[in-house]
Amino acid sequence: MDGKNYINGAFVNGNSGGRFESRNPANFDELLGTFPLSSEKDVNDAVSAAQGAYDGWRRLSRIKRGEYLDEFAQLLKKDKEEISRLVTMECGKGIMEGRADVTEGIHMVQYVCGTVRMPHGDVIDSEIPEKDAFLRRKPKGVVAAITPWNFPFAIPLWLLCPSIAEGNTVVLKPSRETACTANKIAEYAHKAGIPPGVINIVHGSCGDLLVKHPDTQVVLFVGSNDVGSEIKRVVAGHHNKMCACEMGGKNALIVLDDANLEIAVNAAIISAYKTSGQRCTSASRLIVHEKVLREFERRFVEITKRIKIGNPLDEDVFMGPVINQAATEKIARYNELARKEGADVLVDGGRLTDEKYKKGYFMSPFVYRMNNNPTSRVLHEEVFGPHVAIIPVKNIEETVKVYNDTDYGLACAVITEDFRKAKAIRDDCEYGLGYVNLPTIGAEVHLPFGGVKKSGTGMPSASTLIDVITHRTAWTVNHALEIKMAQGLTIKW
Ligand code: UN1
Repeated sequence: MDGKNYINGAFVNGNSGGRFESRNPANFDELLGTFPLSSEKDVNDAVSAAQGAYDGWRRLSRIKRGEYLDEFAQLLKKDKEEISRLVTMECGKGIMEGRADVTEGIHMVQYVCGTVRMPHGDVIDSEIPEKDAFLRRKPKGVVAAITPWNFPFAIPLWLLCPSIAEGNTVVLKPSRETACTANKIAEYAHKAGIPPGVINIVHGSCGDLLVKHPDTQVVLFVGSNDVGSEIKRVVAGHHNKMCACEMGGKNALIVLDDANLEIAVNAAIISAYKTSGQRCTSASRLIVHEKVLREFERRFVEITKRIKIGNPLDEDVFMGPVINQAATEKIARYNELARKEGADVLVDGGRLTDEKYKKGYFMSPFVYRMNNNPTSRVLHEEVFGPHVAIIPVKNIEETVKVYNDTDYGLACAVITEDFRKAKAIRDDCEYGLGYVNLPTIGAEVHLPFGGVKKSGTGMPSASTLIDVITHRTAWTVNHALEIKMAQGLTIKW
């Protein structure tokens, strides 16, 4: 793909002349596309295109804006398989997951189309019978969206679709790793007739320019805590700029003493290894009651060793490569660190170097048992790879304590048949996404998505994103011929 920026309804070259590459992580000899390293001028052009389109766009009815999105969904659905293959080739996750990513993106477009005919405000009584009061939402203006590579299709649509349905316009800065998928989104938005300037895309390493640009009113970010924290610092220095950040996790799947082990093992495998452990919702901690520890471990390790790793386009491959060289090095460092911190290694994993793996960033799972320890780095830091700790616990109090002993609070799954114990987990653990007898992954677009603590501020997904990309206004109308104040104040001159 000869990649370009998408600004004001046109695919245009960058001004700097610099380019970067997107390659297939399962075969780094395969070049998928090159893209502009956008300059400050490119970012300014994109923001002014979004600003220019804003007035016309916000004045359309929500229903009309929804019709554009409906057309967008229809076109995407027709080419779902082709887009899924591109997603898989670009970010390395198995083709089933590539399809799920595209499905999740389309679900978001459909969800948002549904919302445009739903009530989006409130009628509120005034203390004065002659007054009517309304809560009405208004768009904020230009939204900057900065998105990661692990859901290169769904996450941009999580952020774009509600934003534009509410009347905002957007500049998207996708991950450099998955620039081709981002441009596919632009192609389809263009075909759907979404007016010029409503969606713009700039590529490269220019997210900071968007964040500090005086004319972006909202910053939406999904990615690492380091970057998100920096975004929050910059945004805090601007009055009138909002941000919502979703920034990873150190999630856990909890297996209680009465758990159905069939469900527990299956949920653990899915939580730990889908997307090769590279989801913000992946579980890198399995907190297991000592009563079922041996049996759980035996089954989990046995399946882990059978996991098929390989070309993610093969239907029967469960785990593709990780995203890049830096990821392989980071994961290997944490595997090493686990040993140093006293891990009991159950499955020794690392970079795969056989002939069939040597052109890609393939890592096999690393599994260990380790008691919780407040100073351990491997039990507290996000690894983002197939790196899994099994942590034994004795009772529900200890389970809650261990679960909460991280700076993150995104996804929490508990496997139990006991509704009282499930309630204890529900009430006392710190998370944004809670699951019973399910994995830690598998969020749905119409539910709130986001976490607490270091995992995020705001909820950058559909059903709660609306609070970030709109502001609520109180609109009060007087039908009397005199002014009566709610606090009983009447003034006669
Ligand atoms: C992410 O990794 O940033 O819950 C989001 C899930 C996904 C979302 C992951 N749909 O599995």
